[in-house]
Amino acid sequence: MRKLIASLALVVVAAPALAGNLAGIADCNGDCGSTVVYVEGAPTRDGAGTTVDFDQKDKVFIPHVLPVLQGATVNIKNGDPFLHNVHVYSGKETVLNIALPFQGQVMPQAFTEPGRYEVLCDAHPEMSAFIMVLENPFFATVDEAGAYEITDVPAGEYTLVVHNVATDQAVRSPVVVN
Ligand SMILES: [Cu+2]
Repeated sequence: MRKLIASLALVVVAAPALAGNLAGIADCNGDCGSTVVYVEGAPTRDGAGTTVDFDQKDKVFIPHVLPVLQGATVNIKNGDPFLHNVHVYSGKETVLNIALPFQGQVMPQAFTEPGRYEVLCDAHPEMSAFIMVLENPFFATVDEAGAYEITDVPAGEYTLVVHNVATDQAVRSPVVVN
């Protein structure tokens, strides 16, 4: 009996450590710069207290596609010596519209609702970006070839999503992490 208890305890201790990495080449249809890969159904997390940078430089949003964990704060910055505004849409609905008239100005903004957001600047119609707010931290952007790596995914059966956040086309496939 003592032996049984000992082995049960070992299982309990070991279980949370089971995790794996997901790496591969995403088919991004020639638009890897707009593609985010993420795991649907994995344990959710709260990104409160974490920050990511979102710049505007030479009339370009940097990065063009920004995946963030729900609750994370996006530090929206104006890197140009002239006014930008950051107009964030969920579908056709405005969820945020702020002006940043000064170079170096930073407006922290928490994104708590998962989903896809389009970001425009009303002063410069050529400016466009996308923020993808995700429920768990198991996501990655891809390189020019589509390569991605998502690390420390808890073991389980999930859905892997390859999402062109600009066109909003997503391809889903089952994935198992051991
Ligand atoms: Cu602008």
